[in-house]
Amino acid sequence: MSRVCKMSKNVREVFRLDELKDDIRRNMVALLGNDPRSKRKFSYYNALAYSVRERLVDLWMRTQSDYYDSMAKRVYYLSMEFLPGRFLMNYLTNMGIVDECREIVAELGFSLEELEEEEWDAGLGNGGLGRLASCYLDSMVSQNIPGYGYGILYDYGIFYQSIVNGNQEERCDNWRRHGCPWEITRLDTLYEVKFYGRSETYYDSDGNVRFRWVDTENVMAMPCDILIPGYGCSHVSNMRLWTAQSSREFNLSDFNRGDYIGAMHGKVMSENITKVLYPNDQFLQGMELRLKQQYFLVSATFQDILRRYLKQHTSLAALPEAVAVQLNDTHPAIAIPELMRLLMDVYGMGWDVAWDICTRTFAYTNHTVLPEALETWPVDLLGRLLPRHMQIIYEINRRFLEGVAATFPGDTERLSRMSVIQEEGGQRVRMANLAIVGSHTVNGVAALHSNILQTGLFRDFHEYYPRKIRNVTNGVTPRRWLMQCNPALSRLITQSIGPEWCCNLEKLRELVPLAEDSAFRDAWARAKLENKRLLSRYVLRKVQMGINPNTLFDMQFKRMHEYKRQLLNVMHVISLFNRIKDNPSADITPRTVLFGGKAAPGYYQAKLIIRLINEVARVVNADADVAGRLRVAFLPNYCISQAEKVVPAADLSEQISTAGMEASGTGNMKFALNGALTIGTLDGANVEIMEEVGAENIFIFGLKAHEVAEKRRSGYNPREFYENDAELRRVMDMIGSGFFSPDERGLFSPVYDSLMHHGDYYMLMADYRPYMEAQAAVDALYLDQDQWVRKSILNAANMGKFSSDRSVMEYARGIWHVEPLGK
Ligand code: TH1
Repeated sequence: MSRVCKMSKNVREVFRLDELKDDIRRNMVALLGNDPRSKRKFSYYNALAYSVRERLVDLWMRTQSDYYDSMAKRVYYLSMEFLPGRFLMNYLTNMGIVDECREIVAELGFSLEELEEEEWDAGLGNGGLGRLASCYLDSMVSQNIPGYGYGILYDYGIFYQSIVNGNQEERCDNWRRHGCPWEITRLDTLYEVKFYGRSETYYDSDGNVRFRWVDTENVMAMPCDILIPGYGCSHVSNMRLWTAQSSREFNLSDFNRGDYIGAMHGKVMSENITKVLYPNDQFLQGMELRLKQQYFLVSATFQDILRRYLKQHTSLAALPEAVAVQLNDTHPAIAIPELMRLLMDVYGMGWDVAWDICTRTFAYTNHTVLPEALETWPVDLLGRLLPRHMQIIYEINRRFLEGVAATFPGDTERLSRMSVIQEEGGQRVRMANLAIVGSHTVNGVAALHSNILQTGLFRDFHEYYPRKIRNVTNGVTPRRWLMQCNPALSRLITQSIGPEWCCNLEKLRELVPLAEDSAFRDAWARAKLENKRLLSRYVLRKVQMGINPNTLFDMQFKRMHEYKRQLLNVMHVISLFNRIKDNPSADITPRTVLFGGKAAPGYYQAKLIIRLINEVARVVNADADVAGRLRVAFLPNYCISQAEKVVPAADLSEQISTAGMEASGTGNMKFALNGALTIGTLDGANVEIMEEVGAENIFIFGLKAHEVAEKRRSGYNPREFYENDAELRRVMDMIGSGFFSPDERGLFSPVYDSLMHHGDYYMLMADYRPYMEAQAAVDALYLDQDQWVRKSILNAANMGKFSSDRSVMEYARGIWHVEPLGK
């Protein structure tokens, strides 16, 4: 299925490595204006980055002309978020020149790792959704699928998290302050994006009624490209990120009236569109600026798509044969009425022809069923910002509901559920409904999640369009998430089964028999220990805490969310603490419990849980009885580059969301791929991970999705668990009574109350005891290192399915209808 990784026969020649050192010195002077003798790491990182980038530009242009010459169908992955992290090591890995580069850098007096640390993460996303987009770009280009990422170049990415007195504080992530050597800014390409104004009717020369959008306020979109090299570099693609520039004539009348400052104000305001990423993960705030960002992305992208298409075609009729557009959640779903508007108002098509083109072009991926994440926009807001789009949405809906009414006569309830316009509580546009109606295919991101879409959230749509809603299980790129982040394990794997695994992850199955080989198990354990040592040094640097690499590293790293249940993990920690205090000489498995993750700045409860983790850590880590057996830390500012250090060092991966709530998860895949064992619920992709690795190699516990749903219906009583479980009661009482916050006894009452008095929506109380039992099984297994390591190997060995190469090929064949180029 995947391409054999035939790294170019001679990378030294292809990438002119003999000239690399000179190029670094040259760029240092010519581009950066620095003295090569200064030995500043940051300058050397930059000079190296430019010298690496310039080696890809030729390949990139060649790839683009390949696409052009073959008239290949292109995939456009539209996403409000990308989370590429750092680029340097990814470029070197995919170019296959890490070792060569390390030597050259050493000759200049640096280690590659120290230069790598000079790079700021490109944090243009919140979490899994953005990271998935970046993994898919890597897999598309690595498999010669002509695809581009389209997104926004935010000046400020996801905020920088620091922990002050146990609390999260947000700082602005000024990631481009010192420039970004990977960006290729296209100062000469500008598209106009319109806002506000009104829709006007007129008669064309044939006497037909037509519409035009007039009296608009215009903003310019300027593209900035970042190259995306495929593994082995047979192809190089790019993501195109837009920045807002004020239009030259912006408020010309104000200038002319002599209101210079007033005119400049308008200019500055228009450039605000791409200032900052909204830091909410799965929570809709409904701000006008956010809708502006969405339309800005969509409008600029479609001008670019149509310009490229029209270079090779004279009519738009064949657009769906040449272009596939994937909507990454509903965030870019305004693209559907936008393409309708372009086809009808600008290119003069009639509704039916335009609609047919539209629905054959778009596909939509749903990533969540959380009600608070489902986008709806007030009709008056959307109608004011995008008046013509609002008209088109009404017409899409009118025709759609006509069809539904014909299929289900008299079922008015169904019509109101399926309508693109929500009527109750003031009219709002339901973006998910719009995206389903306007797409040929809708997919969920794991089997369970897609099933929930079909039978729950989108049930009516599934009945109406029985083949539209499908599944494509998420995946992660093995280049970044094993080869690059875990050199120790990668080396061992390559020595044992050869190098093909990184482009054909199913090959890892060849490790299965090696799990029975004790020498291999020892080598595997040594690689893991080396990673744990590296992480320990990082933890010492970051939070001035020593941790012992010989303890079980128990990790939960993901966005802070009540449904992800970091609190359940804390409740286990507190229980362990109590057991040790009750019986200081008890023989327990020593653990280091590490947490990381950002809370949305306005998410009070999530921030309070961060505080609780830090207060529990303070108490636990200071206790002499506990010393050497239990340690807890919260690592600030979880981001891609931190994940690259955390993931390879994990023994235990916590994936403990309330069943039915985590659409897929992708951290779960990264950890297991690096040999961590999973403790988790049957949620999202955990279900499929269990199927792949075998139920005996994973710790599954707790309510299943249908049981959660059933309990919600029949009435759930969290107090029952409190009353019947003394250990749980003690934990809850400690949290509620201020044991961990002696100076502020009521500090954690809201945490206590959410479980005890507000219905425990995420059912932590019900899952507490099963979780404790699963954790006890973890402890027991860890004492038997031989068995643990066996299972660790079997986990990695069976993760082949979760390569994003497989996901992307499923999209390519089943949804986009594109084939890898040159096959
Ligand atoms: C995440 C899902 O929570 C996660 O389960 C999934 O693995 C990942 O997407 C990739 O499919 C989501 N992130 C967001 C972010 C926003 C809105 C909705 C989702 S769903 C802003």
